[in-house]
Amino acid sequence: MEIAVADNSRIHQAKLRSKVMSVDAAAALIPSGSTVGMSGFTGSGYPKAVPLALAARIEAEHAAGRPFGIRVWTGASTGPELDGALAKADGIEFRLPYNSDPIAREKINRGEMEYFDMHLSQVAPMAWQGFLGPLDTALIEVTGIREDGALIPSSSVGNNKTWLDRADRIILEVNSWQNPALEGMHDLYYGTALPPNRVPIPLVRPDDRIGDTCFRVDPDKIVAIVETDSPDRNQPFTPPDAVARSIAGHVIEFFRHEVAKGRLPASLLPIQSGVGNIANAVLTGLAEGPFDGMTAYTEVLQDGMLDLLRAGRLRMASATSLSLSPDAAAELNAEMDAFRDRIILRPQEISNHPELIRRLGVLSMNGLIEADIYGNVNSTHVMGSRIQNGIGGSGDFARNAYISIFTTPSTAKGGKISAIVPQVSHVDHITQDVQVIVTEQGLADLRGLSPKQRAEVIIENCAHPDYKPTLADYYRRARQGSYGQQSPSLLAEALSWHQRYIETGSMKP
Ligand code: 0RQ
Repeated sequence: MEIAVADNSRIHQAKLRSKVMSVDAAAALIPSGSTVGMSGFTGSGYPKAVPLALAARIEAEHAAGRPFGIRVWTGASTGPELDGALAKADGIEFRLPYNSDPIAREKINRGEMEYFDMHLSQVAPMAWQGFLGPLDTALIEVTGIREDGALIPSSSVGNNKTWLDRADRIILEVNSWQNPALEGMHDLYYGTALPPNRVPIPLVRPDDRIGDTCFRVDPDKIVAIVETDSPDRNQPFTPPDAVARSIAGHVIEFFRHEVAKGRLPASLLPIQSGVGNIANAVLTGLAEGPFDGMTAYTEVLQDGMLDLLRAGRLRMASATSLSLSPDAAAELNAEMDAFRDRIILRPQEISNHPELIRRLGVLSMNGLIEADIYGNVNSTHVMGSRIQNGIGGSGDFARNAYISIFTTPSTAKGGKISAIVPQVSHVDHITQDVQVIVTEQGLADLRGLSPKQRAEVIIENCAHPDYKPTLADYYRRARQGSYGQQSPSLLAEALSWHQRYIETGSMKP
């Protein structure tokens, strides 16, 4: 089973070299019914070989009429070799905490896969609390293994520390595509504990380093090591279109205004930016000025952040994952030495920790699916029942941010859907956690406003002209016919917009 390793192997500890085996042999160590904690966060640092081999094995088992399924825990989304392959093989019985793979999404929405969509900061604590059940195997991608047996993390940290500590056994993928210069970029805090022994986390600035650069593991738990050489697989971003540029412009104008009013320092406060093209467009806009000396305390570091670092606008960025397009990943790989001291990758329980987000005063910016006229936000469910991705870190940041901003185009699906609706079909962020909503139409600053005041500003500033009169009419009638007048609502009508879309393919009356 054991196979020889090359002289240039990244496995520098002699004892562990004896655990190198073929990918099929490693996949055979994962039995049906087991729970596997895998590395991976937004398309980076996920295992790329063993899940593929496991998917092939599962397909063979199914073809022979034998059931086979596993429970998959990760950091966040992964890549086609993991979620895509295992979902296609019908091999995932249960999945947490975040998914953006289209095949897995379809299985979930058909009711064929159980999915527990969680706040990303809560995964590791809940695993330690024992709330999620036992963890059989940790399957983790690393950049290398040092002579002292310490594991050099890969391009994301996610929940790897917790999986390595909690799992009964460990399978490692040592990926030589990852840049060895990643060593030293990570900050792995080992000071978390369960109540009543929990203590304050000693991080007071985004650039504080409070932990180790490598994972420490019990070598006896390592049952297999597979050597790989495969790239992280992330989609390229589309260049910002007029809508994205307009949203970015409103956000930057808002920051400028807050600085002028003395409510934000000239270098802003640490920024958090969600996933997607609009988030990336805002970052691109920030690169054009006028803020200097910025910092980021975020979970994903995407292309736009790298541009900000390169332009010198961003002094440093703290995240849990590099989520870069193939071109940006190649650029970072070429310049890793220059960036290593300005990027810190932390476990997601730290990058997304409510205590730290509140202490640092993070400016959070996340996308949404729909918002209602009172400022409640749905980030996850299309028409109230079909999952898109998951709440991810948006709840960790929105509730605890200094200012919580949500951005969206004012319509979806070619104008057939209004992103501003009378009532959201699913709630992820309650109105109290939403301070600013931005569409290409404009920005609604909801701070200090009552529900009725919010409704007026959101309809006026954010709704698309195709839907504004209908929303205004709904609100006017709710002001008359509602049971109460704190948050006026015509209950039977409020969700009829979604029903109309389901029945006719358009929200337009
Ligand atoms: O679907 O691709 O089939 O056309 O949703 O929408 O406009 O491309 O926007 O990529 O910014 O994603 C909320 C999903 C927005 C994302 C969400 C459809 C739309 C398209 C994507 P198609 P866009 P974005 C940190 C923070 C939760 C997690 C989070 C998200 C697809 O931001 O997952 O914030 N957020 N994490 O057509 C029907 C609507 C719709 C709609 C959009 N109103 N009705 N479909 N879509 N609005 C990162 C992590 O936590 C890891």
